Amino acid sequence: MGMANKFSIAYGIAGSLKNQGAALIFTAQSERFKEKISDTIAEFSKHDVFVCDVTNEGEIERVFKEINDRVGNIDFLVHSIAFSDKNELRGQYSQTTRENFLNTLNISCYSLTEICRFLPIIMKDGGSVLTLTYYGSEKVVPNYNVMAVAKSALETSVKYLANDLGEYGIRVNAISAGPIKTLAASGIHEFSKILELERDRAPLKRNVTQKDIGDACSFLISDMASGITGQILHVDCGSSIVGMTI
Ligand code: NAD
Ligand code: IMJ
Repeated sequence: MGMANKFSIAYGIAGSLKNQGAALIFTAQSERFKEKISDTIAEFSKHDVFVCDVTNEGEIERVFKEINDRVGNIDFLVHSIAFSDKNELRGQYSQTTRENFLNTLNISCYSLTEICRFLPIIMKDGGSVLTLTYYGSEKVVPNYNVMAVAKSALETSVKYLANDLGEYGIRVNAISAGPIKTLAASGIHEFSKILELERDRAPLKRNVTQKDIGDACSFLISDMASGITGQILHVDCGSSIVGMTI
């Protein structure tokens, strides 16, 4: 869930999962997104794209029932969805409106909770769930603002959901990805500068790639990670371990 175009983190994840031999099904936010992404999805899947706007009441349950009827059981789910009003991803966090606070948390955090509630109906043999988060949830990153609060809530949700779904043999984890130039990074103030600073700070002295994230996702999704649940794995070229550079 959440592949918008070839720049999306979900595109890198789909590529890696395909390399590992996974069969994939995709959802798109709207008919418009579906049209734009259909040719790209054809690289990965013979199935129709299922439309699922996570803000629509009952849509997640409806889509899961549809997938269950038309395709059958699934073994994993990737949640690569976030949204906030662009105007509030700059300036001061204290200026966040109630409306955008609720909408941001609804799309970027609550959606995973609702997904996990209905998951046991299509993940009957157990499986795993993976979501994407960012370091701005842990330490202040300029302009990340309400998205940071949503990611903190998402990371805590991962732990509680992992505890809830353990009895169904379902694992829930997150990857905390370093910055990547995607649609969700477009228009972010001085994003190119952020990429440069991040590259210089990181022990590996480079930025993360879609492939880095995709391959880590394949690991966490697969039975190779059968004993791992409720974890936040940093895939950031080591940047988050650095306290100071001189
Ligand atoms: P992206 O814009 O390609 O993906 C975001 C997706 O969210 C889009 O496909 C969009 O359709 C979907 N979405 C938004 N509102 C939705 C709704 N109401 N219903 C259904 N889907 C909806 O950008 P991306 O960078 O690939 O983001 C994917 C995830 O990775 C997000 O959770 C983002 O916070 C996270 N992330 C991104 C970075 C980065 O630097 N790009 C770093 C760390 C984590
Ligand atoms: C986003 C805002 C501010 C700083 C940021 C980011 N940094 C990074 C991001 C430093 C890496 C990207 N990121 C981690 C996100 O989760 C982005 C979420 C996002 C981006 C947009 C832009 C377009 C829009 N709404 C958005 N909603 C969420 O209209």
